[in-house]
Amino acid sequence: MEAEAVAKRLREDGTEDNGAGGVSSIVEDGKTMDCISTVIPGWFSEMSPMWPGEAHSLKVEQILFQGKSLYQNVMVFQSSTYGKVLVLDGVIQVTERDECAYQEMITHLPLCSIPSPKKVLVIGGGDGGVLREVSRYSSVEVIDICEIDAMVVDVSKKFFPKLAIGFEDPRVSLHIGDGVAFLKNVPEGTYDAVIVDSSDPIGPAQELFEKPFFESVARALRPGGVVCTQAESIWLHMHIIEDIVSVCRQIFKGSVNYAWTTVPTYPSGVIGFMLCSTKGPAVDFMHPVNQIDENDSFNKAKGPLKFYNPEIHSAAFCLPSFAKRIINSETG
Ligand code: SPD
Repeated sequence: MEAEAVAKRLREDGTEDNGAGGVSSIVEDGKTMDCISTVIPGWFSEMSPMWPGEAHSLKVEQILFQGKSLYQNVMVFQSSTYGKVLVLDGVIQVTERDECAYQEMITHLPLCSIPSPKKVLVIGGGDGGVLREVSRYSSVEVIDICEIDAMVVDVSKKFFPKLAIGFEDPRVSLHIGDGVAFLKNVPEGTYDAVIVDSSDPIGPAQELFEKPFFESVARALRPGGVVCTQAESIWLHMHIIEDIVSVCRQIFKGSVNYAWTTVPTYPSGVIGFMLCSTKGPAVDFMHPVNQIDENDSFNKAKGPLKFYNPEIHSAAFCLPSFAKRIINSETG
């Protein structure tokens, strides 16, 4: 979806595009460090046409890295309250303090829903956090990751070693390239699970929210295989979610469910996941079939889970009434 289309969609929702154009700013001594104007000096404020009229801010201790890759602006700063923060094109991707809520949920919701996952593909996820979580499964034999931006991997290895440790698992093969193209070359029925850890549908991740991509994912999965994709916020993006649910219901002939979690530094403080399975052995996403052995020697995370547990797994599928009405109306 084009940036302008996203903004238009949001305007149709009764809100207004603030004209910020998807940029965010750090203001120091009255001078902007990274694009636009004014919020609070010494603070990072996250603005985007995807969440018009609001901007969550974090106090900046120090900017640690600023670069421009082939695809996007990449920045790392030390915040006062959330540790180091990774920002792509002005949008927060990871903070050291709350990354566990996102990485654990996007990984364990799908992988705990099928018995003995063996072959896993991660699209995006160049910070390594999802790999770290996949490494907890001793049943897994192959972990492929396709990340478009090598700079994200390099920056994570330098500034986020607790996430990038995921790359040290010998089962991991890193492919730098376009996830859409990668999937087209995958033999049919290869993977038990695909995890799409993308940024928002403005910029390099745009195609990962479109129907042809979901068709390729379905083709790459074995019968009864599962996909979990980043699926935005019920508070901000119900129209986007509605579209994704509708596309997924056309393509995935097993289960199609929406789950969500809290991530304080993401816009609106929550983010969702689309979980689908292909036709084949039935998958009941709401009732996990695997327990994670936190002491497993395969486990690169080297520590207990911080967020995920079987109770929060099932609870993640309970939706507020306004979202339930819209998402369930897509079930037909
Ligand atoms: N609005 C930001 C959503 C970012 C989701 N992807 C984060 C990548 C963490 N591995």
